Amino acid sequence: SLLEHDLRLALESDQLSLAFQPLYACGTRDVTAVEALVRWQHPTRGALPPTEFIPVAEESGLIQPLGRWVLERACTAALRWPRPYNVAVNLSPAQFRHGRLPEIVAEVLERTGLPAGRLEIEVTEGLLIDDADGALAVIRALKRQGVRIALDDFGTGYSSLGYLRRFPFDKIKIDKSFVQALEADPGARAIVDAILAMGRSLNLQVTAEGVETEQQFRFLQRLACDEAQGFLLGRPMTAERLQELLLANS
Ligand code: G
Ligand code: G
Ligand code: MN
Ligand code: NA
Repeated sequence: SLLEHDLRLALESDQLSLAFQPLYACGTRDVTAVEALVRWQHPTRGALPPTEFIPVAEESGLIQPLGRWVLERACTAALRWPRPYNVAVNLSPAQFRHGRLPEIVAEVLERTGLPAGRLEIEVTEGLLIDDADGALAVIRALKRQGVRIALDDFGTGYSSLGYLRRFPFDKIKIDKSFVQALEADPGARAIVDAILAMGRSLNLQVTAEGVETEQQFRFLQRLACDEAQGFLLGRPMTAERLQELLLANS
């Protein structure tokens, strides 16, 4: 496709960049980690959202070089921060099916010098649906290196809860749809409360994403949620802006 052709060029010609969005401790509102999000400034079409080009990258196989580029850039950026915050990177199921993912991650950590424990890999429930056994083997290999694994967009997928027991996740990120319904919908409050209780008993850190209002944030603080992320606390921003924010907070 046209977009595939353009994306191939983009990878070679510096049109991709990373945006950075902090995660905060609910208790203190201190930054705990930073998520890297890929951005594409297309030469004629302007900024294209990842929801448009990640699927193209997945179908064309370009997700492999793109994913490696994101990993390298994110790990390199993290080493420049004034404190050793963790860095979170989103990986597509297609990157797990590649087979060499643990080796690629090990190479990137080695080349950049980032300690494995500072890297958090975010996966979605989609990874667990097709080939759960294959995914589990790769996740175990990553965990052996010391990398942390977070389950992103939690609650929106169609897989069973059984995998929370089987998979060695470190963190679950409650999908923004539940967080954004907190004020209006007692059902959403009950679900978030239940996820937090489950996280505590399974020894999983719990992050709430998509926090846009003080009221949502207060709910999460009252429910003793570990971490929060969202436009209220910090939008995705450039590396330079992030550096200013981190310096001002350290
Ligand atoms: O950055 P934004 O909030 O627009 O993200 C939209 C979607 O794209 C999210 O689901 C996010 O996880 C995904 N995404 C952002 N950056 C990356 C990336 O580097 N790799 C993959 N696979 N997905 C990403
Ligand atoms: O799927 P994932 O959680 O990786 O997606 C991250 C996406 O969520 C990014 O596109 C980011 O811009 C978006 N995002 C981050 N915080 C908020 C928020 O508070 N509200 C909304 N609507 N989107 C958010
Ligand atoms: Mn994410
Ligand atoms: Na998410």
